[in-house]
Amino acid sequence: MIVNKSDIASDNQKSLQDHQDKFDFLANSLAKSEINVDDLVNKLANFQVAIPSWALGAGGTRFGRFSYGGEPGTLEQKMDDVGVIHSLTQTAGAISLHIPWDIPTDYEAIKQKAAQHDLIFDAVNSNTFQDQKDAKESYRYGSLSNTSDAARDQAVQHNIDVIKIGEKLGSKSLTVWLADGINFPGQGNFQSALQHTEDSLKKIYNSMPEDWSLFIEYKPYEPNFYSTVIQDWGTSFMLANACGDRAYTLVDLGHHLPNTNIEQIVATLMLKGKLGGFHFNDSKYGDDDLTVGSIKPYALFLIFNELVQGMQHNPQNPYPAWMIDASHNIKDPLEDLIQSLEAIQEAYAKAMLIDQNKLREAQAAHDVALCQEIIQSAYRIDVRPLLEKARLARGGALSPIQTYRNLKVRETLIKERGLHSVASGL
Ligand code: LRH
Ligand code: MN
Ligand code: MN
Repeated sequence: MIVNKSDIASDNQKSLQDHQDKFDFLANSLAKSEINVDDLVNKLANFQVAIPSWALGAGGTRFGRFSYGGEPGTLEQKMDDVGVIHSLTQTAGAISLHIPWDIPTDYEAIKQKAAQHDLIFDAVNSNTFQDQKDAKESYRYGSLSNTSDAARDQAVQHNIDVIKIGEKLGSKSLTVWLADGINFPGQGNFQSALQHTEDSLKKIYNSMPEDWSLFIEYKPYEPNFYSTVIQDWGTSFMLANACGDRAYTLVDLGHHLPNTNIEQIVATLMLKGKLGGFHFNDSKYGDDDLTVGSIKPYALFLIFNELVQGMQHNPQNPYPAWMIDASHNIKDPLEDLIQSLEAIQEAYAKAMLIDQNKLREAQAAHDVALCQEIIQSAYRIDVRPLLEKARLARGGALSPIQTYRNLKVRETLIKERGLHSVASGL
């Protein structure tokens, strides 16, 4: 299914006046604080977040999965779904492929689909956390860290194959997330696991084209519950440094122990020029992969404050690769992703509204209460009219979820693909 610009425009008509009134009111009050509203709207319109190919069907848990109906059965259909989200939000201009869950068969057709939906291929993700059919070696006891040379070689070769697939599509980066670790004390040797991982990552790094980047993701636990080899940002940072200039740390919001100060991690990495990528989601307990901003929107705003600062003042850090890494157990995946995109844009807009000059003065004067007031007054502003304006400027929907429902997208997908279709790769 394709969502046409003209259908979106006619659906927008219903709320256009309401939007304009709210926008004018907000723009006037922001202009009084000498905020350049056009610039803000432009930045929002240009902020694009990749959708992972694995997020378009119902996720589920190890206890079960409830299919949503109309799920995309092929990579082409997944791209159509991202196309729907992008048409409505104008914020999802990229797709991130997981290999081998989504190996393209016809590259030309896939590239054409991408062009049709105005999508680019973001980082490709390798998978050495599952054994593949007919694979010679097992990853049961690890992949890049395995004590077996043959298993490590296979895992390195898989990453090289993934790079080759990415090259054919125009991707420019590889994200490596390792499940490697141990379940019980004494099961393995920490030092040799880390050393093997470093050596393997270097081999992968050295086989990347020169304009590619390597993103190293970390996670404290799961699927291993005693120790994970790349457990935290420090380990990832160390490995990225060992690999070279084009290796970076990737921060996934769900990959932290409760109450970790993620904004401080972001600031540290950007100062050192090593924040390469970002996976957005939200969590209450662990790697819950919930809708972005559904649990801790204030924390997301504080993280964006550091991202905005870093993007402005840390030329040593590349522009990070943004991706949503959420899973959808209950909601329509497309509605869920739209909500995540909205939450990201909201946090970004609010962070840009913080009066940094005033904040620096208050910090220098050690006026702690004022520092808090400055930060929180930006957070309290309802920025949704700015987001609407940014979407409108690019032909998107004023209210993406409402338009999605009005245009009966899910109903059409169910008609096209059936009620019991299951997303490929899951
Ligand atoms: C691991 C992870 C990683 C994987 C994805 C499926 O928890 O965040 O990014 O590639 O989930
Ligand atoms: Mn992730
Ligand atoms: Mn995760």
